[in-house]
Amino acid sequence: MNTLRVILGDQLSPDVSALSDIDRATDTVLFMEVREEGEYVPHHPKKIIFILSAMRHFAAELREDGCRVEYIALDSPASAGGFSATLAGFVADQTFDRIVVTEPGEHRVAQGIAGWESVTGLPVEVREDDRFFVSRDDFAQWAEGRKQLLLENFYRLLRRRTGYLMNGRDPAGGKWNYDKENRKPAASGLDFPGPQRFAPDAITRDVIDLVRREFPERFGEPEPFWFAVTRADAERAFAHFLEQGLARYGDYQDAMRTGEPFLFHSVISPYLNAGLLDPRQLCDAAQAAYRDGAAPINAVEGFIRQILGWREFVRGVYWRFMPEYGKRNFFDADRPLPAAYWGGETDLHCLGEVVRQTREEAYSHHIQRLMVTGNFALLAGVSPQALHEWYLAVYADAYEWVELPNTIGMATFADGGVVGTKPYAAGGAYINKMSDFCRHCRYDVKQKQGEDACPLNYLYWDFLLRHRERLRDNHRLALPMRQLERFEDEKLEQIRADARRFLASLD
Ligand code: DLZ
Repeated sequence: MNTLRVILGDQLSPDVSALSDIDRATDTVLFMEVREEGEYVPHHPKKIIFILSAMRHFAAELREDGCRVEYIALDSPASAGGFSATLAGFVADQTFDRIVVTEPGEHRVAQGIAGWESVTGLPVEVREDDRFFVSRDDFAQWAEGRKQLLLENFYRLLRRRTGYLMNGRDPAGGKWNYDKENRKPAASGLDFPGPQRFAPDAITRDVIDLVRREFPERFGEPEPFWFAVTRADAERAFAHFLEQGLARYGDYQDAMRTGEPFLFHSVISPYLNAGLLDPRQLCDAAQAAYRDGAAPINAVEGFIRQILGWREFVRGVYWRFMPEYGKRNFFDADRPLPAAYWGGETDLHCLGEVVRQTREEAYSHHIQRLMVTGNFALLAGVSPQALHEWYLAVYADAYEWVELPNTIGMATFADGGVVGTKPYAAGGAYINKMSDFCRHCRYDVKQKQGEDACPLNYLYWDFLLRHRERLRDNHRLALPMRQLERFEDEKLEQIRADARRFLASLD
């Protein structure tokens, strides 16, 4: 059987299901660089460079391994806009018997693949993506009939099922979750290792030129480009984190500092989500570090929770509720994304700093995303769909399956409580506790009202006020809601006036 095996840009794993039974004598592996994937949202140049260069390196590895590989480059006439048209053009003068592909990570692409039989005239086999701990069906079964999908229940089930950090039936260290021990602010004087950096080789340099040419004037710096683009280098980057970062990752997971985008974070999410690293390999190595005494339980549990718990959970949510999930907007928020997200001026140092880091690195860590860019958008009433497109565009690790539930669910509560049990709304005090941002800000985080007060302080109360009815029954917000009820009318009017003035300045 003469099989065409299609590999997408986030399927760069030798053991991806589309390659599992490859016959090197007869089969062909196809990679397609297509403009549509770079344009459906305005991806950060570093993200595009990373994906295209990693695709080219993986294609070269497969060739070295004896596979027949066809590679359609972005600037070749065969690259016809999107995956479907490019594929149809490619198979037109060939004699394949069938097409095999692994299910994609985005609903949009899955819809396109559903039309491949009719555009190519060939049978298409779509295989499960088994690079996850939990299949889509398995998650749907777990979710069936549950009123609320609680991460903690799902996570414990997977700990038991996989045996990670288990001593028999009990969690290692005696607790399932060390989240409360992941919240130390990072004092000055700490020595942050930062991620391992790699100099671009000739392939990557070609891709940098291509992306500069084909996608000019995008938000984001293409260089210096230092991401790993091969499995071997991604493994080196992870080994560097195990040695230098993991032990302190737990304590400082939620900390933020001016000029320090990475702290003790591993920065391996782009590699993991593109398929250069395997989640089991990462959890095995982190667990071994704990068992060997190289890293404490709060670090290793926190790391494994992100991969085994959160990552699998959001993927399950995505496929369970799409496509309707992407349209959810619990608060009917409709403000356009403020210009500050694209690098426009802002006096809010926290927001400016996270956007600056994002522009430089196509990366920021989860608390920067949740508590700075996410929280601000939530409080300001930004459209969750506009925020979603921004996150999907600017982060090198972002594919819709992982990014959308983080935005629509976790950051903005636009899903009405599927992913989280309450909106993660916070005033300036939380950011002040976890970072040095407020010290560099023109606003005063201690002031609650007036022109010099930190806008997050009054925006927080204005948000609760605006959505008082919708949030009335949320028990986790009972305390601030009771506080709000006790505010005098004059104070409420001041909050509304401050918020109106500030929000008008955004427009
Ligand atoms: C993000 C991206 C970009 C910018 N370009 C390509 C591409 O040219 N070819 C490709 O196969 N993949 C690309 N990707 C990643 C895809 O968007 C990703 O594989 C799908 O969204 C997964 O469903």
